[in-house]
Parts: sequence; C-alpha cells; structure tokens
Amino acid sequence: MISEKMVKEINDQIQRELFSEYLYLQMAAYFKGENLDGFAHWIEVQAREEHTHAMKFFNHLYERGAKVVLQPIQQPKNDFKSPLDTFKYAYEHELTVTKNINNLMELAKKENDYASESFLKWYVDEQVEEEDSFLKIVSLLEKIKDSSNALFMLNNELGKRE
Ligand code: OFO
Repeated sequence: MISEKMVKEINDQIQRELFSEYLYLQMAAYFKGENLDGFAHWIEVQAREEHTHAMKFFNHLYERGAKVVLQPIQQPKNDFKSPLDTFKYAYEHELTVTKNINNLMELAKKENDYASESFLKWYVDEQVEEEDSFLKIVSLLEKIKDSSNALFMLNNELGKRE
C-alpha cells in the first residue's frame, strides 16, 4: 500500500516534471527568437521527455490505487541572455530535479515502499544522463565563447537530436 505522504510527494513531482516541460518550451521560444533552430529543436525534444517523465509518475499512482491531483504550474523564467546563460540555467534546474528524485528515493526506502523504490531507480539513472547532456552543452558553449562559426556548428549538431 502506497502511503499518503508518498502520493503527495509524487503529485508534487508530477507538477515539477510538467514545470520542466514548460521551462524548456520557454527556452525553445528564446532560441527560435534567436534563429537558433537546432538549439530550439534540442530543447523541444527535452520538453517532450519531461512530459513523459510526468506521465510515468501519473500512471504509477494509478497502478498503485492512488489518485492524481494536478497542481498549478508557475511561470518559467523568460529573460534568457545567451545560449550559455540558458543552458547553465537548465543544468542548475536539473541538479534541483536530481535532489527531488533523491528525496523521493529516500522516502521510499524509509517507508519500505519497495515498489516505489524499484520504480524510482529509472529516474535516478535518467538524472545521471540528463545532468551529463546539459553539462556537455554548457562546457561546449564555454569553449565557443564569441565564435559565431562554432555556435552555428553546434546549432547544426543539436538539430539532429531524435
Ligand atoms: Fe525530468 O528530468 Fe529533467 O527535469
């Protein structure tokens, strides 16, 4: 039986995953406005992934006989100054999400909720991947500095994300 506390925390996490989707869509809008369509595509794909993260939690609650209660989604930041500024912000955001997932895992362990623990392992691994992909782009953008040629090359690469 899943505890009320775990249900509440997972409902909060659904909100946070949907907020991630919203934030990344706002970033895609920034890149579109800058005519950096490859960056916009990459982050749009990420936004879609966040939606699937939310839906996995959504379905988990129903599989456990619990109820989803959706919450308001706050307005994301929308005054990005540069691709580097944007990706640094996204990376920091992912670090916060990792903490949230780790907190959920701690709760599952504390409550001997083996089903949630097993389910959450996927998110623990996913966060390793997400931190890594954002950090790689931050590091490339730091190397690129003001080279518009290198920026357009990276833009092309990011446009290939499936
Ligand atoms: Fe859902 O992993 Fe990013 O936020």
